[in-house]
Amino acid sequence: MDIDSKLKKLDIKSGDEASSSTQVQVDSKGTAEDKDELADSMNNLNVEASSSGQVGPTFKRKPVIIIVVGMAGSGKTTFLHRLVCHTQASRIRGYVLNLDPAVMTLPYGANIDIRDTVKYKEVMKQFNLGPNGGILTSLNLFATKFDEVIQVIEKRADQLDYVLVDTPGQIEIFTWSASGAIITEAFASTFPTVVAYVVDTPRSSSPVTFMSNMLYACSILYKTRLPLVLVFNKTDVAQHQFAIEWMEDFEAFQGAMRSDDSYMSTFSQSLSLVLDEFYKNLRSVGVSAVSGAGMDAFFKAIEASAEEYMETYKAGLDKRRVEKQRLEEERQKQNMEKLRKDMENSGGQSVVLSTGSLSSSMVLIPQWNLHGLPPKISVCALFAKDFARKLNDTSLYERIGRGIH
Ligand SMILES: Nc1nc2c(ncn2[C@@H]2O[C@H](COP(=O)(O)OP(=O)(O)O)[C@@H](O)[C@H]2O)c(=O)[nH]1
Ligand SMILES: [Mg+2]
Repeated sequence: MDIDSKLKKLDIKSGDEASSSTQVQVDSKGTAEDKDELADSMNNLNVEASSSGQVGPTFKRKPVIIIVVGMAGSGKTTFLHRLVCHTQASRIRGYVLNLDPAVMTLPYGANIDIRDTVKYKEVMKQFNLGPNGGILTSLNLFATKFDEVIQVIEKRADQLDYVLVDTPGQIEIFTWSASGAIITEAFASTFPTVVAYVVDTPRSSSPVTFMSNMLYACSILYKTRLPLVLVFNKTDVAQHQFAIEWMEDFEAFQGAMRSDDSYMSTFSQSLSLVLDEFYKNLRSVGVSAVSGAGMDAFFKAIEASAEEYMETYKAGLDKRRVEKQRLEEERQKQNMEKLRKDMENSGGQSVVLSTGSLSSSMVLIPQWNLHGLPPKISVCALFAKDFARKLNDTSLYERIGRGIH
C-alpha cells in the first residue's frame, strides 16, 4: 500500500471533547472492513471550511497560539496541564492541541489529539522504523492535514483566547523537522504565535548545561523568528534566580564558569558572549507546573509577546509573503512568455508546454485540437483555459470550455 492511500485514511476530528471519537489507524489490509472504516473516517472528517474559505491571508488577532517546546522531561505536558487548569479557573477560553503521538496518557483533555489520527506504533511497524522515526513520520503525516486544523481553529477564533500546543517529548522532532516548520508557519501566518521554551530549572543549575539549553532556545528563536518566552519550570524544586542572574549579569556567569575548568567550560565562556545579545530579546518567567506558581506572570509574558508579534514579527511575515507572491507572479510571467515564443516557433504545429508549475496529475492531452484557432495547440485543457484567461481572450476561453465539456 502506498503512502497516498495511507494518507487518505487520516482523519482529523474537530469535536470539543476529543476522547470520544472513533480512532482511525494507518494499516495496510485492503479488506471490506477497511473500506467501511475508510468511508466512516471520511464521513467523520467533519472539519468545515473557515468563514473566509481561506487560511493564509485572513489574519486574526485572537486566539494567541502558544507552542510549548523544551527538552524531553522538562515538563511540557505537565505544564500544559497546569495551563489548562489555570485557564479553566480564570475563565480564560483555551483550546488544546496535542502533537505528541507517543504519549501514553495525557493529564488534560485535548481538543485535537494527533493520536486520534495517527497510530504511531502502526507507523513504526509499517514503515519499519524505530521510535523516533515513528514519531517523526506520524508528525509528517499529520502535517499534511494541518490546514484543516487551522480551519477548525479559525472557525472558533471568536470564542477563544489561547490555543495551547503540546509537542513531542524529543525537542528536535518538532523544532528541526519539516513538519514542525510547516505547522509553526501555518499557525504564525494565521494567528499571533508565541513559543514557550520550557527549561528544567534544577537540571540547568550547572553553567554548562544551562549554556546548552540556552543555545538550543537561541537556535529556535532564530529558526522560527517568533517571540520566545523562557519558562523556568520546576521552581518548587529549585528557584530560577541563578538563571536570571546569569542572563542579566555576564560577569556572574563568567564567574560560575571559572569554577568549572573542563574543556566545555572554555568553549561555553566564548559562547556566552554570543548569548548576551540573545538574552536581550527574551522574556523569562519562573513557574512550577506541579504547584501552579508563576501562572499569572506567564500569561503576562505571553500577552507582551503577542503584542511584540503584531508589531515586529507580523510585519516581517507580511514582507516575506509579499515577496513570495511577487516571485510567483514573475515566474508565471516568464512561463507565459516562454509559451508565446513556443507558439511562434511552432508555426501552428502541436507544442508541448513545460511550465514548471503543472503537477504530475495534470497530464498533457495529445493533439487537443482547438478548431479554427491559429495556431493549433496541444495543451492540457486546464492550462489552455488559464492561458486564454491570461490573454484576456473571452471568446477563446469559451471555445476551450465548450471543447472540454
Ligand atoms: N517537581 C516538579 N516536577 C515536575 C514539574 N513539571 C514536570 N515535572 C515532572 O517532570 C517529569 C517529566 O514531565 P513531562 O511533563 O512528562 O515532561 P515532557 O517530556 O517535557 O512532556 C514528570 O515526572 C513530571 O512529574 C514541576 O513543576 N515540578
Ligand atoms: Mg510530553
